[in-house]
Amino acid sequence: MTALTSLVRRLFEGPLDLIGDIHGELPTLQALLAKLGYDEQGEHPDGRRLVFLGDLVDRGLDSPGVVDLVRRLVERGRAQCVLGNHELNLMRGKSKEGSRWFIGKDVESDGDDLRMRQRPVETDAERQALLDFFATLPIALEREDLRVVHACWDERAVALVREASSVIALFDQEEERISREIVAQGLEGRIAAENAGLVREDLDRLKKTSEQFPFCEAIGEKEVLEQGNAIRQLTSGPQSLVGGKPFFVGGKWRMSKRDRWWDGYEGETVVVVGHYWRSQHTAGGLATNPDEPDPLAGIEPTAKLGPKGGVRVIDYSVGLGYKRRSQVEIEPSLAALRWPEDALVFQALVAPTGDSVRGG
Ligand SMILES: [Mn+2]
Repeated sequence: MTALTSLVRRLFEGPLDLIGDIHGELPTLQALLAKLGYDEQGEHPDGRRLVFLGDLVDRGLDSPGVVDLVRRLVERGRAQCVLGNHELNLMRGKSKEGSRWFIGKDVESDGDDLRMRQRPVETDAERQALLDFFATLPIALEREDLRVVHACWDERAVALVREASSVIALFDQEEERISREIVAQGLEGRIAAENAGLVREDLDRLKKTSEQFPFCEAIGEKEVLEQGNAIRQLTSGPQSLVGGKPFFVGGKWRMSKRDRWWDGYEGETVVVVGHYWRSQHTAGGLATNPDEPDPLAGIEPTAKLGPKGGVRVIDYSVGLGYKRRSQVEIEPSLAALRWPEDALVFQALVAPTGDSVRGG
């Protein structure tokens, strides 16, 4: 059931504004909230309330500021928030693109913009306060007409998460189950053989040294199984084997790609997710790597997804705003889905003022 401590909780009743991934873009969030009619305390004249879809942090310039704002609104009962994969990574002590502000050291894939300008956490107490807040967040929220999760609604995973109260405990339990499954399927021997073949050909999975990196099926099957961890699946979506050529992203060659899980969503209840970057102006998704298969390929900017149109993906790539000093041809924006109106409200990226950003 949706007990207070369950990781699946009851979504607010009444009119809502659901907001996708923010990634530290505080001025853009503030501008969107004002545009939607919220005051500084998160009060709305029509009694509307906010729902944040996770990925509050990383990449952008003021992750601590975004969390402070969201936490304040949650504590005042004006907002709810689910956990995203970026918060999950910080809870697990894993670095991710754009997490230098939190981990205090460079992340290999980060550009100079991030190293120089992100507002960092100042003290261990501040870092712990962020982790304490993340630990209070549910994985999913639900009511009769709406389901909210960061990346994917999957009944098997939701059923597991419904019975759990600790994200990390369930994550670890799922890792153990998957490790046993990898052994049971005899994947270890096949992976060792594939790795030996790569060594013979002088190929390194962590280096983009070859355009013709071979597809390694067993390594891919392991990736797919690992992504089936219920917590991972709900916060970053399922994966399936690439149909051929591997691609290089996040510092390694990948044998699996993100799935179009919404094509199999037959539920009657609308699901709202963020996570998958799309553009307000052009069809398809936005990937940092053009070689990466695009799960949103060919899909119009505001199209509803799935056979019954029951899935809303509302991440309009404000997380790409950190490339603001590079050549960015897309226009990152932050969107809100107004419910029950089922209408999108867009806020274009707002550049921060110099004052709001301390040196890193
Ligand atoms: Mn995400």
